[in-house]
Amino acid sequence: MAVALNPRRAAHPARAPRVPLRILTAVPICDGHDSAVTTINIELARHGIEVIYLGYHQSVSAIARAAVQEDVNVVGLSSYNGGHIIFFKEVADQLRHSGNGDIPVFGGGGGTITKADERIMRRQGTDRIFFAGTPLKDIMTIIQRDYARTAKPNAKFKGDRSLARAITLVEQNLSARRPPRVIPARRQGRGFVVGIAGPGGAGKSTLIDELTSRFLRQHPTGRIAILANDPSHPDTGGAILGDRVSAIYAQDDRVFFRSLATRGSLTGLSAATPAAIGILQQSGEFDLILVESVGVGQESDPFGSFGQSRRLTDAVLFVLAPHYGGLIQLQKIALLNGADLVALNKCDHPMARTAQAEIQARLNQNGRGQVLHSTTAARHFDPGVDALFAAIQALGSARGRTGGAR
Ligand code: B12
Ligand SMILES: Nc1nc2c(ncn2[C@@H]2O[C@H](COP(=O)(O)OP(=O)(O)OP(=O)(O)O)[C@@H](O)[C@H]2O)c(=O)[nH]1
Ligand SMILES: [Mg+2]
Repeated sequence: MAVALNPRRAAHPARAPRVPLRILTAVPICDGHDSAVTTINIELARHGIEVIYLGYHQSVSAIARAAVQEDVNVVGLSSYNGGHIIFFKEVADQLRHSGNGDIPVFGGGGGTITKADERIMRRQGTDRIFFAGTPLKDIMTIIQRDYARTAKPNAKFKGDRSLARAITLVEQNLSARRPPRVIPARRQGRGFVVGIAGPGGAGKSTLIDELTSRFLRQHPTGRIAILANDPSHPDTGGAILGDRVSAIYAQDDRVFFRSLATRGSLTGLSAATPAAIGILQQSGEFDLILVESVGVGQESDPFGSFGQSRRLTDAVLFVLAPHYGGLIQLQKIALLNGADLVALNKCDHPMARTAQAEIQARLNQNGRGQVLHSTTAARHFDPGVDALFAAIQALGSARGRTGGAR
């Protein structure tokens, strides 16, 4: 069954957007049906769209907060638990009440959402429902046709949306000589910026989340920002920006979390990252800014640690897991020389003890007094993560940044 196209909009032919659409997808609370949204996510990325996936069992406020911070074109919900009429309304209401009602909400839920439900839902602010049987091709055509738009500066946006829009504008217009002026600094202090690099899957995002939990506990009034880079697909330009799935503690208003797709940049970071850091610093909001690179290789230097390019962050943390290969592979990893902090994550793994000895020996050869932090980010309250957070704070203080204290 093909979806009836909106005749008013159908006059305009579908065309690939100039800048990728950004869509937040999520499954509502008390719902574990994530296979539909996973299929949709992959298809969206195949069509050149950037998907920020939040995961399943997500609350209204987590979805609305993520939509605002990610400055998405649209929110897509996949709901099978029968609560769609109320849930979609609550998301749309929360966006509207926070001054972000320009972000539409759509979604699907197969046969659990009826035509009669849809009529009520549209009256209550849902933009569109994709019913069971809608071919994926039609869904993609409609999304690209109706939700692609170029972001414009908007003085009415407040708080995190204003920051988020400023970042969108630099992503969209990388050739601009200077980033848009956003918010005047509310207080002194630029925030301590830590770049976090390491191989794909080493646990960077999980570790960042655990560091975030320490920050929130130890600094009851401070704010922390996270810029999470993930790769764009070189063939389609689309991306699945999945770092938010690991970000449990980002569900706190004191956390600003923004996903960035690399959009063809081969440095391990989106080309918008330097300006995005500048925007966060200029806002004066954040005590600590963590920047995650994509999973990087042996030769990578995303944050300019070796001085060939401008140093982008105040400090660099390199994270690796026990499966790095062997001693030869360790010798090749350039950032083990350049990083200020090194963490061996996944220390719950049986190979961790050998890895600890090998990596510490490798660091000793650098003669820089680098200490290896052994962490298990998958475990809450891990003492290794505590020690790593303390080391970050100490480095922040030593380099004249608070890293948390106001
Ligand atoms: C697969 C499935 C499961 C799998 C889920 C696997 C997973 N990880 O997702 C398993 C077996 C685990 C499961 C478990 C349960 N399920 Co179940 N499940 C289904 C099933 C068969 C298919 C859903 C699906 O993935 N469809 C595939 C998608 C791609 O197609 P679609 O649904 O037609 O969606 C279309 C559009 O709506 C659109 N779309 C959908 N979402 C989105 C999102 C966006 C952003 C966009 C753009 C489009 C879009 O895409 C499709 C295009 O054609 C449905 C029955 C059915 N036939 O729908 C029951 C169903 C949803 N499950 C049901 C139930 C009751 C359960 C359980 C509670 C059973 C139990 N007692 O344990 C549990 C709950 C699990 C949980 N934790 O939430 C009921 C829900 C009834 C209700 N809400 O009133 C259903 C309807 C079965 C039934 N008839 O009873 N389930
Ligand atoms: N066993 C174990 N698993 C972990 C640990 N830390 C993270 N993981 C798991 O490792 C997988 C990858 O974790 P992420 O945090 O997404 O890794 P990442 O380095 O951010 O991955 P990319 O961003 O894709 O490069 C997830 O399934 C985590 O749950 C750990 O300490 N122990
Ligand atoms: Mg990650």
